[in-house]
Amino acid sequence: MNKLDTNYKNTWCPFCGNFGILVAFKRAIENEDLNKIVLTSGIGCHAKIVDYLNLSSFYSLHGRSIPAAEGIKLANPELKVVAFTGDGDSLNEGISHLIHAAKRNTDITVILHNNRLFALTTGQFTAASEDNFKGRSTPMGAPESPINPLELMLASNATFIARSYSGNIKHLEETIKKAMDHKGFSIIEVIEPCVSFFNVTDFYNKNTYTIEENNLTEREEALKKIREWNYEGEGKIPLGVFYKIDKAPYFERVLIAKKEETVEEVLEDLI
Ligand SMILES: Cc1ncc(C[n+]2csc(CCOP(=O)(O)OP(=O)(O)O)c2C)c(N)n1
Ligand code: SF4
Repeated sequence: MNKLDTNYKNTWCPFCGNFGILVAFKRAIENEDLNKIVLTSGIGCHAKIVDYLNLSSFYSLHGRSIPAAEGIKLANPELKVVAFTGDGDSLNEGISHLIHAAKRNTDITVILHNNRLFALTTGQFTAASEDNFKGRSTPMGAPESPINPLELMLASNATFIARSYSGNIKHLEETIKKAMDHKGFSIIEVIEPCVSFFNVTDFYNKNTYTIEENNLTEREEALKKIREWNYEGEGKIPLGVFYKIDKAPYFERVLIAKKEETVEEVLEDLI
């Protein structure tokens, strides 16, 4: 048994994209101090990942993975905090938390399991579902177009923006390492098939490709790459880090604003 394994019974469907995310995450943190990592999750199939990792974690409410992670980081800036979230979780239910965490540049890593529907509740459409998505709650199709979460993150001033794929474990592992090393808000959109309700495994296998990670501070270039795939079920899907800039994270700015005080004094003021 791996030291990161737990005794929880895994209840994901066979071939669910979440397995790839679990394996990549375990590999990515192999050389980290495991006592310094804290995980948070929302509610959904994605959220079960914290049950399957023998690490400190906080299973939050639907849409509240990110504010929980922000609070943990603020209380103890020494920790590396990773927020697992789903597209329903943070592009519908908790979308304002996602936007404001990016805007604040809170030093957390967000891993967005984007299976493009509410999976645990058996396949209702989310803000990331394809146009005219037919599911349990919309049998005649939802007459709406999907939003591009990474475009939203660029507009919200996120300082690290990447996309990876649950079926490309090596790429995902490397991207998670980069995101966790980033000082400031980092987000990885992980596209993943929900084999039970939106099985796009073949499409993703055929159409994903990795980009050269050049000129990462150029906003316009990042936007071009981020917009290359329109989430409409066709076109090539770029994977990689699209954007990365250095900027003081939220907690450091709180300290700078309070200049002379120690971390303890600042925390005392905040609580
Ligand atoms: C406030 C609230 N609204 C709705 C629900 C019901 N609910 C539980 S899981 C879920 C779907 C989660 O979808 P997503 O976040 O995309 O995660 P996935 O299951 O796809 O991994 C919903 C709607 C809930 N638990 N709490
Ligand atoms: S319903 Fe979809 S997302 Fe949930 S475990 Fe099954 S395949 Fe995975």
